[in-house]
Amino acid sequence: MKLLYSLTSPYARKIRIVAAEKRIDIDMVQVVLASPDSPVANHNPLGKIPVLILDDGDSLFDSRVIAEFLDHRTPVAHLIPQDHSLKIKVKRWEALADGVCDAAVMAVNESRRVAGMQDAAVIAKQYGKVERGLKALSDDLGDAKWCVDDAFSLADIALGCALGYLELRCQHIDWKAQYPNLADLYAELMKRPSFKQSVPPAN
Ligand SMILES: N[C@@H](CCC(=O)N[C@@H](CS)C(=O)NCC(=O)O)C(=O)O
Repeated sequence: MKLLYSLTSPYARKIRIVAAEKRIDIDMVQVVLASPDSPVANHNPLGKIPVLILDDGDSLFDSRVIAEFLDHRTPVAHLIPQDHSLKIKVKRWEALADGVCDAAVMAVNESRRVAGMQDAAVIAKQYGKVERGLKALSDDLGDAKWCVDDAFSLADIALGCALGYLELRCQHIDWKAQYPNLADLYAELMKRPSFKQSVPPAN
């Protein structure tokens, strides 16, 4: 299996962490999305990463599908609970954390357009989603150690990747001071080799 990824994609980071936690060997193929030679569109019509290319040539996307596929592949360290209601809780956390990422990515991309082309209303709308999402994530976590059922899961991985993206690209949002419970969980996650080894480079 091969994973098409970039070092800064928070969604691809989720999959790199899932693979590391589950000790699944995957050939990691770094891609540059903007390059005309990028192979991504050949494997995902949407042109997005991550993409997992299976040994028979089929491909899987997006990150939520790949995460579930990998979790099911080995019985080691399940990241998605078997129990249906716990599984739905984990998937809800993942949807909210990914949604915070989606909004932050859109706001960052809009802010990078040349002066005069940026739409301040779009940026404000997307950052509004990030702010509301962060508050909901913090409220949902409360004083628990992990997001769901006192156990490390895909919910924590998705949350950690969203927070890591904000730390990289949205430093004006001081979520660590605003939400100490998220900061504590993030610090705990950053002790894990899977998180440490996938920290996005600051460029
Ligand atoms: N929902 C998708 C989001 C993937 C995504 O947006 N990836 C970004 C990189 S961080 C991308 O490939 N963007 C290129 C594009 O949108 O054309 C997932 O979870 O995999």
